[in-house]
Amino acid sequence: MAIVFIALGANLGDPSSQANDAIEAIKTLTSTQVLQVSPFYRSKPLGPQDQPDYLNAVLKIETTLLPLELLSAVQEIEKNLGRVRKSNRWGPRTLDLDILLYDDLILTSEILTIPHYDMKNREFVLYPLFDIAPELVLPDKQRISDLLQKVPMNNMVRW
Ligand code: ROI
Repeated sequence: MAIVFIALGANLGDPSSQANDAIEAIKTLTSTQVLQVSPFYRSKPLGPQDQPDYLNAVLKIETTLLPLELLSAVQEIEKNLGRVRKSNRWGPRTLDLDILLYDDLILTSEILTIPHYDMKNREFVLYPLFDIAPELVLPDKQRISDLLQKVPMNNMVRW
C-alpha cells in the first residue's frame, strides 16, 4: 500500500460539486481508500488573472495502484467529469487532479513528475496539505511546516 497525496483544483462550472464528484470517483478506484480530505479553499488564479478564482483541496489516499496506473485513473476521472484539455496550459479548468506525493518516491519522467514540480511554491497546495498532514516531511527531508512559512496565503480563504 502506498500513501498518496492528490491536489484537486477547479474553477469552471460548479467547482464544489465537481470536487465532491471527483472524491466519490476516487473512492471507487480499485484497492484505493480516501483517508482524508482537506477543507476546500478559494484561491486566486496562478497564471492569467482573467479567469475565476479556484477551488483547491488536497486528498490523502491509500492505494495499491502504481504511479502510472494512478495517473491514468485520475486522468480518466478528469475526462469523465467534463474536463476539456485546452492548449492553454495556464487556462481555466473544470477539474484538475495532480499527484503531489507517492510515499517517498522521487520520479522524473516525461509523463509524470513526483513530487509535483511546483508544489512547494503554491499556497493552494501547501495550506490544505498542512491541514491534513501537519507532520509531513517531503522526500527531500523538508518539513511541510517549514515550507509553509515561506509561502504567504495570498488572500486565500475557505470556500
Ligand atoms: N491557480 C490556482 N489558484 N489553483 C489551481 O489549482 C491552479 N491550477 C492551474 C493554474 C492554471 C496554474 N493556476 C491555478 O493549473
